[in-house]
Amino acid sequence: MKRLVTIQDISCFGKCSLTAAIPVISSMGVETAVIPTAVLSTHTGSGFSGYTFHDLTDDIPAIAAHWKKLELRFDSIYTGYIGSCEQIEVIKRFIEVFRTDETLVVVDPVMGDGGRMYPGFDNKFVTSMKSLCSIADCILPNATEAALLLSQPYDNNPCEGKIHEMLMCLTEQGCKTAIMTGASIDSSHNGAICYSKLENRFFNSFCENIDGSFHSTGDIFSSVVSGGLTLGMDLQSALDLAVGFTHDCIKATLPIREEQWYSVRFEPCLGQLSDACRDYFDDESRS
Ligand code: PXL
Repeated sequence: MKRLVTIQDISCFGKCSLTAAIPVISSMGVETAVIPTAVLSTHTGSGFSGYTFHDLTDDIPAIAAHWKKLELRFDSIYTGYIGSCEQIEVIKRFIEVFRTDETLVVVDPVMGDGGRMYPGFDNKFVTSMKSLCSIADCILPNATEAALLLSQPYDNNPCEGKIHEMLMCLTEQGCKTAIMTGASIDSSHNGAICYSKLENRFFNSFCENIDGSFHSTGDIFSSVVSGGLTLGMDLQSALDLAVGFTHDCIKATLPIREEQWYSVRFEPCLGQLSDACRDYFDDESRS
């Protein structure tokens, strides 16, 4: 069985970060270990105020040391929301220690959306995140995060050529594959555009656009891509699965949008996600 470790916060209420990544990746048939970077009462997105934040940076080296003693190995390491520059340094060290030639390292550089940084982040954090992205195999910024990583002004409607240029520049910073999430080439579609430096080619995956902004969809998308690549899917298949699943989750949310304003209703969609991965994990159990 493939084994992934995801490093991100646990927002106790709000269905993002770990409370989205664990059910999504587990349902794909990938064993999901975690290192929580912080415990928050809710996510920091608009709509919640007064959230608590308990930093867990000091626990990470102790967890890593114990795991090293146990000789644990991971097929992939996937990072999401990280609370501080210091924590990024600790996570880089974790990657250095646990990475082998076969390990896939996926970094979702969670920093903002809609042209704005999330509360608590600043330019120094962006510089730190750039250094984490430079050692990743695959990064998944949205348009806001891509602009931050490239020190460019945010463009809320970049054309395909500009997105291609941004993705190529991102890979020049060190990662092998850059995926822009929430990207489209026309207003009736939404999905992801990807550049693979190793193959020197672009990949697109789109579905019909649903108007509005849906919290947690970035975490869900990155979780599916991470799980899919860990299972051995090619890039196009992992992107198509992530775009389709995220779209299904948004569609499932629409009838109860007001009640689920803080996230998406991914729960009824997990069975289908599991079915879509069955060939990959069934193959494993036969081998
Ligand atoms: O969904 C990304 C995310 C993860 N974790 C926390 C957040 C956010 C986005 O707002 O606040 C704590």
